[in-house]
Amino acid sequence: MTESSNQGSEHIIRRFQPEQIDEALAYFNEHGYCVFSKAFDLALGDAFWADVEHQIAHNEQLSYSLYGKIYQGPNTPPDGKKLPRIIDIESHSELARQLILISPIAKFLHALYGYPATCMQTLTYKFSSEQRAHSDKVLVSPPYVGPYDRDTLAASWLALEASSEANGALIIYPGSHKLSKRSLFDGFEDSYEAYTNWLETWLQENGFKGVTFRAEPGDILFWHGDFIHAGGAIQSPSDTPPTRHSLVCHYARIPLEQPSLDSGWTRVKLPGGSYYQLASGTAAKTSSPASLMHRIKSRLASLVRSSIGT
Ligand SMILES: O=C(O)CCC(=O)C(=O)O
Repeated sequence: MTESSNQGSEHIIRRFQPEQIDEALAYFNEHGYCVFSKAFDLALGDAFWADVEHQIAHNEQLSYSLYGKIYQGPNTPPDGKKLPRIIDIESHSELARQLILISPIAKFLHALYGYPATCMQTLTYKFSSEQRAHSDKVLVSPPYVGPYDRDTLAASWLALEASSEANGALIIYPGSHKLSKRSLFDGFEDSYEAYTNWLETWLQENGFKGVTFRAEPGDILFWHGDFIHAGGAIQSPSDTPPTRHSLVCHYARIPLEQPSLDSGWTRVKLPGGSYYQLASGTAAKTSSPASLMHRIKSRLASLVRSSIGT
């Protein structure tokens, strides 16, 4: 086993127990990711997913990202609900709020930041996004957060179902966070395709090989903000694609006293940190049309990656 090598084919994914925070942190710094096993209660995960389905069926306030656009309510095309990629479900679901800063997450991120973490944004996936290799570093820009220290950007990926090649397990590129690289906004004229084509060549030239992360329910994978990862292709030949339920949360180290920049979003403290909550029903009332337009444009920019997602 050559864990420190870029050569993904030889890389073996090590798993940690939730109490092994220090060891996991050292591994994260070296490889750009770490995995905790049995990191949350499966019954909580199942209850959360039941709530997701309930919200999809009944909550017209839910936001979906589909083919690079954000939809809400009756304007959501059928695929938005069929292939859901839900944005910020924690504004709607108490069970999501229990998961986003659950103890192993809060403890790991506190160790990483030396400070309580802030959850800036979440994405809930029913299927693999099949999104090509990318770094999140410039892509997570919720307007209510404003500028933040992107070197502290990190994600957690909560496995609510097992994953394998059949349902498009994540592909990760260990060590890829260590090398500086171009971002989507470095000369690709906002062409996501040109960016991902360049990145795939960059990965090859630098000897990085993708490693399939076959998750077990209850696993939490953390990745560094500049770590390259992809939603694996769904390889099942079935006409009905197999699901791969997951919750992705993006965090940063943001001073707790820093207020939300958008009156439609409130910064809420939780025992392990904080998150941003949509002040339901007040956003439209308290925002001028100009600030509403700014918010929509910023959100679209921040979610440009979804153009090749669901
Ligand atoms: O779960 C997936 O398919 C991809 C998730 C991802 O790449 C992301 O949210 O940045």
